[in-house]
Amino acid sequence: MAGLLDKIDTPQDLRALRQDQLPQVAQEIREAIIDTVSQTGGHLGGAIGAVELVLALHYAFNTPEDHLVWDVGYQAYAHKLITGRRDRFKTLRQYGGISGFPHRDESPYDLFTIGHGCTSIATAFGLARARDHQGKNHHVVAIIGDGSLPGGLALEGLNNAGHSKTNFLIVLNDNDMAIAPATGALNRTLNRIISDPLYNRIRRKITERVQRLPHLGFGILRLAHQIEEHLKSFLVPGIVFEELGLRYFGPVDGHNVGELIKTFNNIKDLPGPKILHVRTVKGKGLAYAEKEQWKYHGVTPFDPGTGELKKKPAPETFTQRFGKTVIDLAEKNPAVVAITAAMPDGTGLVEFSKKFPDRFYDVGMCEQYAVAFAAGLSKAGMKPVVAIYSTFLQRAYDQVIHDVCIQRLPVIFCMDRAGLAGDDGITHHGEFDISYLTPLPNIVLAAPKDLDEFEAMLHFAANYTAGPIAIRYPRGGVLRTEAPIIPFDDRKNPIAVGKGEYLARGTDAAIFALGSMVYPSLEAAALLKQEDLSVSVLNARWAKPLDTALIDDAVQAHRVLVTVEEGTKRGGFGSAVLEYLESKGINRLRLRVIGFSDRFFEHGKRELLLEKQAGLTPEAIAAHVKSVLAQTPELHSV
Ligand SMILES: Cc1ncc(C[n+]2csc(CCOP(=O)(O)OP(=O)(O)O)c2C)c(N)n1
Repeated sequence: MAGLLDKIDTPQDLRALRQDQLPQVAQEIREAIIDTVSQTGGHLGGAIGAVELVLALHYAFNTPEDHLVWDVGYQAYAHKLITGRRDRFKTLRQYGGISGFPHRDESPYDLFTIGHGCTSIATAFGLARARDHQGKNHHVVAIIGDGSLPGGLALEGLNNAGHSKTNFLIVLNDNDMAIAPATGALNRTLNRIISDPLYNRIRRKITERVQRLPHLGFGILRLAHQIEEHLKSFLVPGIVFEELGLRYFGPVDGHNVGELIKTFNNIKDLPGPKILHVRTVKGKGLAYAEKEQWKYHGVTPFDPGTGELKKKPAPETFTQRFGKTVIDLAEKNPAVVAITAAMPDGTGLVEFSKKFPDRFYDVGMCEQYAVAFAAGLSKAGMKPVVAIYSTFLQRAYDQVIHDVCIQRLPVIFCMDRAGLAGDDGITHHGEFDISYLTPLPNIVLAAPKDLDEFEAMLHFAANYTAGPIAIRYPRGGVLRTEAPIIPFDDRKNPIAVGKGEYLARGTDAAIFALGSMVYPSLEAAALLKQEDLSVSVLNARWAKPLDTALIDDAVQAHRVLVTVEEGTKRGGFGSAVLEYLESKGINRLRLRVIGFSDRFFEHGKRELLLEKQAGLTPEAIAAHVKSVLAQTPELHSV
């Protein structure tokens, strides 16, 4: 059969097709997604589960004049394929290729660059209100998954939209899954609505009967609606959406494209805020992905025939060591509990959840709640370990300040993916945690150079009671460098707050490195040695408090100091070193702060981004040291 997808460059081309051709388009899109993701890796289950929904939305709505706003966004692969990015789809998530998420620089059909969840209702409702202010009349649709709906921001969106009279549609893409199975009371309510069609059946019957009554006067119609309202609340008291002021429709089969289009056309011009509950299957159309929805949520390249994931043997990751160590901590201390915001797998807590189901909390995509909840646990004497990626902890900033730091509560924050997160790209990099945490009084922030040091830091954190303690660690394992791993020696150099260490002593310059940048700095020193430059390397271990005695010593012994961190320079580790030196009136030193400049980074493998975009390789660090030394001719001729 000739390919229909090949002819679709824009949604207008899609709308030119007959409705009975759409299942074939859906089939071709599914094949294209599976074909690409099996080679590139990416978000499979959510994307193939939303194909019919994407088609129906673009068919029933006049995009791009009508606005579609996605939530999280990897569900929109099909949307990418029909909005002019078919030819580039094979570059998905590759360095220089298209993003795995909607991206405003890629297409006018992507209104926002997104990747964090729970945002679509609020941003789309802003678009809808702007439309009203401007006297326009296009449609605005927010699409949100059941895993994202329980997040505070999404609920705030419902609260505000439901309170209005604005024509606005929320499409709830309910597949009963977040990354892991969805959790919480809202999830239970949605399941009850789905499994209890009584309400829907009776409501439909009432509407049909009322419509069939001849010559209804306005008063009788209103009475009929009132009866309907009463019956509704009597039959399904938990219809939370209606109680919040949103007309609820559904649930409809999210894989019946004709049914979806009909429903959109029926409801889109009804005044006021509405929510359409669409039932989809994560992994739809691919038997193994439907069966193991958790496994095929986000995948490495895989064999499309068997579903077997192609995983290259990789060295142990920080996530894996975290998973093992937190079990160890819990075995030793019954007060230890672990909290994740819908990411048991990504944070390495799956084994913990099996071993200690009663001491494990998956609170859903609710980072703010996770932190405030941890505050309560801590206040009452538990030892909460909050495992949230650096990028997602941004959402809980006020809770970190207000509920934890001000209270001096010894909550342990474990921030995975600190630094460049890789293929997920611009919304997922952990660029800012050093800058957003170090200004906060009472908190301390550590960054391990390798796995053993990380484990020791976790043990240290478990016994630390003076206040909150955060540990930032990168995606993957230790960066591959020529520098050999230095065994961690607990007796020689135990972990202590604000204590760093010399790893190599030289005379020409000192590199003061934080966390993931320690080994690249050691290799930089080795490269410089080949050019007869003698360079010290200091492992900071702490971004806060700084090891001021170590800095004082380095200042005495060197005239050039270079700091290196995998984070933004503004307000970061190096800038704290500068502040310290300024406070001591030290100005005889030549300095260079190396880290991220004032920019966002796109997607690509972490190592590639560090090399091509961030300039954080051993060679680049060595070049910086040489250039600072070159500005210091009295010290050395380079
Ligand atoms: C604020 C935030 N926290 C965590 C994540 C990580 N995350 C990505 S997708 C996802 C679950 C999404 O579930 P749902 O919205 O139902 O989408 P589905 O994959 O089922 O289509 C989570 C927790 C995120 N993107 N944003």
